[in-house]
Amino acid sequence: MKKLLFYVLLIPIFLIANIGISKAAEEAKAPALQPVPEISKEDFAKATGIYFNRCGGCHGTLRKGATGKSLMPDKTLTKTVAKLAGIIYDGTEGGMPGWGTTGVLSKEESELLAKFIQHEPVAPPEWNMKDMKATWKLIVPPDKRPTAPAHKRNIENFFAVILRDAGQIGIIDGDTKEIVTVVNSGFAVHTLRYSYSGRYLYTIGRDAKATMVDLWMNPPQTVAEVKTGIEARSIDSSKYKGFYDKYAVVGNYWPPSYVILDGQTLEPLKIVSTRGYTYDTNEYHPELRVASIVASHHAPEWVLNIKEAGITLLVDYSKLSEGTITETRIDAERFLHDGGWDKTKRYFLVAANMRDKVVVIDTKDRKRVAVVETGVKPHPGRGANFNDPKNGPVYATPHLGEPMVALIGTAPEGKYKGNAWKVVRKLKTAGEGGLFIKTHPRSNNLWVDHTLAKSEDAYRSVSIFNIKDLDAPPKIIKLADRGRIVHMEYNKAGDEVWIALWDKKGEIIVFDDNTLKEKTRITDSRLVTPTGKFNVYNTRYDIY
Ligand code: DHE
Repeated sequence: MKKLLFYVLLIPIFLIANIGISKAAEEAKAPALQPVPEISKEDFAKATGIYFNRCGGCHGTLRKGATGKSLMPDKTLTKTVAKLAGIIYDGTEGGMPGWGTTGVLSKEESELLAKFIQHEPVAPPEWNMKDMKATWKLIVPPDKRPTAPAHKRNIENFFAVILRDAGQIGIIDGDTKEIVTVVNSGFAVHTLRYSYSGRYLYTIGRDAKATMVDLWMNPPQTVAEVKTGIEARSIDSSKYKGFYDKYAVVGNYWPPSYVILDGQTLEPLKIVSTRGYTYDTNEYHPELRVASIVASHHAPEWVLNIKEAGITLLVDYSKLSEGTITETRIDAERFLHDGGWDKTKRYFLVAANMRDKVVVIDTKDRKRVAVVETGVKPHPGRGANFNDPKNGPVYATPHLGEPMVALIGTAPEGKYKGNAWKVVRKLKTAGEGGLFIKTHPRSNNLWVDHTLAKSEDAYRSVSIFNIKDLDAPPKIIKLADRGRIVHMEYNKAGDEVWIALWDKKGEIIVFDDNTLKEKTRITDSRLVTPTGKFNVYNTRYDIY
């Protein structure tokens, strides 16, 4: 009995001792934290600006991590300023660009940023209806706009080109290749869409400034603008019958929300917060950002992808005028980014890039139908749809993390139903760092860029696959000896491909899609850092 008592008393002593040892071992394992470096007020403000412009998109405004890693001080203080500055300057194997080696940041700026991310993140201010209304400008009211196109140009073959660093949009006549006009937009303008009628162009800047251009005016002119938040990346319009050109919607990064605007005036009508809980761990997250948005053609709805939550929202706007918005919340996968329709426009395929997956949302039956593992960091842009001769209808996505395009079967009924939502083929491209892919229903070619590849040869070329012979390697064409090559777009006829040379002295390279020969280069001092380009007809009808 005495012996038993001895052992019973020994247990807690043993446990306490053990906890002490494991705690000490843990402490020994945990890397020592660096002291928080000093930064002057001015430098802190400067670093905040650089972080916003170059880093926040991937790492999050609150630095909790998304496409990029968490940059909270518990992580960053485990490294020295010199080590962090080196990573910022040189980039990483994981796909982060070398901001110094690509000529964007100096050594001093990389070091400043390194110190900045060792401080606690500061949340940007909120942005309420009052703030939005104060920035809303109705420059040309609807009754002062033309009642018919005031010029004879072919609007359906216009291309609106993003001039990123100029914060402008170039509007180019696709028939004559003339720059019709250049209009101001938001800071580091990110993307754009058209109203369903094709008359209005809606743009969104990184600073969440939305603008609206009337393509009927001669020359096209900005008719309204509004700042819907502090930071944003996506915009679209209402594309369902009865609601053409009625609403626009902006997906904000900060404050995490979407904002519904009047489609004729950009007057802000409704702000809906997206803050809340992640779909899987059900943890509260203060920065659930809106990534890609598409407008359904089959229902009065937008498909909005809430990045950090891993939730796809179907937002029904049909009763907005009665004060009702209906949200269907679909669990998808964490870190949703970009995506597009399958060719029937029933299924929306969206990349959860940090999970190496593409999620398939059925917008008719209103559910997730598949989560497809494709490869390292899929980045479809809006993707590409075509018929693989062997496997039937497919949706294609390039990858940031490997030189590969994955083809996913998209026909759950009929001859190819066994292929639905499976990777049926992988095509090897000339480089990793793939951002965009494009084809056209009238084309036999599939164009892929490798904009963020490490090798110069790769980021200055495109890979072109013959859709009729997908077993053959791609034709690789080097297009430049400076800058990077990014984003392809077809003309309305589907026989020309427009590609951007992304550089301070930018160019638009126009290819004959049949001969794969360069047709012309559009050069002009106003073409500063062109990135995305959007043909009115193809964008309006989601042809890709
Ligand atoms: Fe984009 C689309 C976000 C970096 C050019 N980009 C998108 C979309 C999102 C997004 C959510 C989808 C919009 C939609 O379909 O509704 N992009 C982000 C980022 O968060 C990220 C990774 C980092 C950042 O800080 O912005 C980022 N994007 C870039 C670039 O570096 C690019 C190449 C140049 C730039 O503007 O900085 C770039 N993104 C584009 C383009 C599109 C786009 C051209 C539209 C493609 C299309 O065909 O629809």
